[in-house]
Amino acid sequence: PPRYNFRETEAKWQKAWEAAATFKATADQSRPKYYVLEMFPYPSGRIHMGHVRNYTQGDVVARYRRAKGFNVLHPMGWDAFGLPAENAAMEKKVHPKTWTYQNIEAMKAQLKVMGLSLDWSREVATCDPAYYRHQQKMFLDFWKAGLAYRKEAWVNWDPVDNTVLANEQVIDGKGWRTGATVERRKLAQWNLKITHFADELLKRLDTMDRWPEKVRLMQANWIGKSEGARVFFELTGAGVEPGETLEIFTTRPDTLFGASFMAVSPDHPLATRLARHDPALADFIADCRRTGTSAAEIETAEKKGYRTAVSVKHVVKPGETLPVYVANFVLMDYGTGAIFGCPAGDQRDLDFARKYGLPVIPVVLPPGESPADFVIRDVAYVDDGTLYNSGFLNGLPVADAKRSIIRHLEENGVGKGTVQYKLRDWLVSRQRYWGCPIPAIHCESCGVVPVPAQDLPVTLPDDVEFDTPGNPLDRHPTWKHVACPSCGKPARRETDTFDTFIDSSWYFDRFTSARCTTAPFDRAEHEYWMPVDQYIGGVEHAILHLLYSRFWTRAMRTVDLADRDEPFAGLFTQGMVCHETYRAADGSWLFPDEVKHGEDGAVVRASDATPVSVGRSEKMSKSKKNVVDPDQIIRDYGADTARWFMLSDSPPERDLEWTEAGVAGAWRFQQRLYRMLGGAIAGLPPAGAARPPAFSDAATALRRAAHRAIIGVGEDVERFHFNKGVARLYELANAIEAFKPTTDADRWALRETLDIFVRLIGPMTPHLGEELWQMLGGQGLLADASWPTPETALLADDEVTVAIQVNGKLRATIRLAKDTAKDAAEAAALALPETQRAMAGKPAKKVVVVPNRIVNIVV
Ligand code: ANZ
Ligand code: ZN
Repeated sequence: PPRYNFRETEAKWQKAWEAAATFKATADQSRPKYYVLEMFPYPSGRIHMGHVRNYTQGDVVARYRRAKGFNVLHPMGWDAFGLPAENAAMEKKVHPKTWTYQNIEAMKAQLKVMGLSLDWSREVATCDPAYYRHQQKMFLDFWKAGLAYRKEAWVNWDPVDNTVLANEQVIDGKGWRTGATVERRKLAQWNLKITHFADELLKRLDTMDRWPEKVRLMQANWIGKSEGARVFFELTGAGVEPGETLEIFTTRPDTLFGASFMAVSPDHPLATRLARHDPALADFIADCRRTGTSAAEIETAEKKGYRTAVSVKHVVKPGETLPVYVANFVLMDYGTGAIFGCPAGDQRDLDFARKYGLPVIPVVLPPGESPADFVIRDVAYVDDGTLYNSGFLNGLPVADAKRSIIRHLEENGVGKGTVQYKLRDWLVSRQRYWGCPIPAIHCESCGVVPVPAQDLPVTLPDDVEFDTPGNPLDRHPTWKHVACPSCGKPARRETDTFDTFIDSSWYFDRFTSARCTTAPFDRAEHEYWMPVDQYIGGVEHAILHLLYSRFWTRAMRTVDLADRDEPFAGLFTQGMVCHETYRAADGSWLFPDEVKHGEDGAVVRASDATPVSVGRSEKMSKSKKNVVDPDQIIRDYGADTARWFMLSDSPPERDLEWTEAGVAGAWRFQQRLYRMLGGAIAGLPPAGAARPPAFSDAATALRRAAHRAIIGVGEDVERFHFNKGVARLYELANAIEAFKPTTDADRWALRETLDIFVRLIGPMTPHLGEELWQMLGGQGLLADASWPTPETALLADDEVTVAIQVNGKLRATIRLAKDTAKDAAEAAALALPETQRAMAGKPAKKVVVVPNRIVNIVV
């Protein structure tokens, strides 16, 4: 039998799609649109299996929706700014731009051989000034609208690379690249006011039912809404002004009677001021600054405090005072940067109190406990209960006590109920070269001035050196020197560039009209295509990218660039691609193709047959060499095999275990389909031949399997149950193979089933699909063919054979769903060609339907 030559065939159909511009999308108001998007790649140099899995899933959805009659937009681009390009410049002495564009070319070629139904005419690279000029303009709009601002803040500073690091880039207090101990520096940095939308970003999550629950939960936690109170305590002691207060934030104002100390952040203005006359405090603060600023780091560090010379007056216990500490676990950028400590109700406060010998006053009595017996030892009590030792709150449950104390604080002018969010504004300045320049100019007389819109884009200079650490833009001899746009005096360009997460916050908007020169996008196109109907990507972006994009969408709405609230209507997060790891006897990692698997299950090194230890399957990573190169798989087996295996193995949200045996199985299936169709097609009636009036039971069974698969596979694709869809197609292939036609009706049924089968595999293995479609004599490209429409009667679980009589004489039988309604049975009977023939053009005088048995037509 002829072998399926995937190499020639795949290239052939890719060319055919390209020649016909099959996947070029055009807005068309008369058709429903469907926007499918996979998270665009960083052009690191090569496509990896994670990409292959991600894009295969998106492609199945895109092709399926096309077949269902949607006007599909399925674009691709490059998240092209970022640090690796600068590292390459330092290590390999190649310009970041050259490196990036070379990688884009290489990866684009790799994506092309995957046979993805992409509209390449909309390709964007975020490092292209034609893209980022709009980003700069939007930033200026946001700035004007108060959504962007510059502010001094404490940041992580890498003293070797001379740059700010994001919290995620500080590991155990050290810079992730240099290993240098990170310092905390106060720097003026640009921020985007994401907190302005905190409540809206949180509330909308409830309605986003096409997002995974876990992602919505992660975002909700990140936004972190806390209801509580602010309380103003009057300060006393040396160095405080009369009437000066310390404002704190608490979520447990009900525990106020259990307070035994106050604590402020080392960065709190009160701490700074007191340190001026207290060298030991100054030392303590400097010591605190040596650890990172992230909440996680502060959480894990040992709790330390410094007793200052000042105290506060208790707000609900007249005559009592509480000592004020500077404590390393209080963050400056949450709440007010100051707390009251209630050791009985909070574990950190309890640890702190034990360490510094402070009183522990229990105020919440757990249900069923008696005040005489209940004691707090090493564990704080944080749950609900009844208030005691708490004056007018005594006897109240926690929720009521909160309301009561807040009313009391408000009436006495010493506090108020508030809502607090964990979410911080988005710090977007980076001291990097390979990023989008921030369009601002610093003038000695005018301050920070926006770059006038007509001067955009502010582009990067090409002549930069990476021989010394730090920001090449800052060192450039001329780039930063400009005239102030407002007074004309010599001024200095902002030399920071944007966090690359900005670039990815609106690329999907850009795809709606990627060549628009006058605006970020054409508004009508945007209105038609947005939101993205189905977004697919890794769960690692659950917070950052997905939250930033939701913010950017709202910011654009604020400055009247678009009307949308949410960018992504549907989200799917796919699992990782994993592989076992291999280690040689000397402990070095081995690539999967450097080992040999024996019959007995033993694994040895291919080169010298020495034993190899096999580690568990984990995410493919270069460091452990458990990677399989997509190029090689596509070269050896073809893109369809890679796609089929990716879809078949596990539910798409779970991790996928890449195995050689699995790939080989997928490959054999492709070959089998090709042989099967090639063998079956001869002698079958042509496409569109008249449907026979009746079918044998075997033919009916085959037809039922096929028609049910139409619904089943369609639902599987819509629900992201690709592996189930694949299993269904295996079953249908088995049914086809087992079917031996003997009559013309059988042959018609087989042909119909083959036709359905090919349309159903089209989205998954598009090249083989086209080839088989052509063998079947299908019209045009399979990529343009519609998803088949099932015959309802074949879908019903229980079917019956109904006799059709004309004037009492049996003319045909028909398979109908059990308990089909009388009028439906009558209509089906009248539609049969045999019935029509027997009626000879005369109208029916009367139709008698005996449900599930007979339809008798009297003419
Ligand atoms: C007194 C108290 C008593 C508290 C008690 C808790 C339990 P969430 O839920 O995360 O919002 N806190 C407030 N500001 C802080 C800051 N800048 N740095 C560190 N901790 C801070 O937590 C709010 C609680 O965390 C607040 O409620 C405060 O401690 C602390 F039995 O106030 B609580
Ligand atoms: Zn000026």
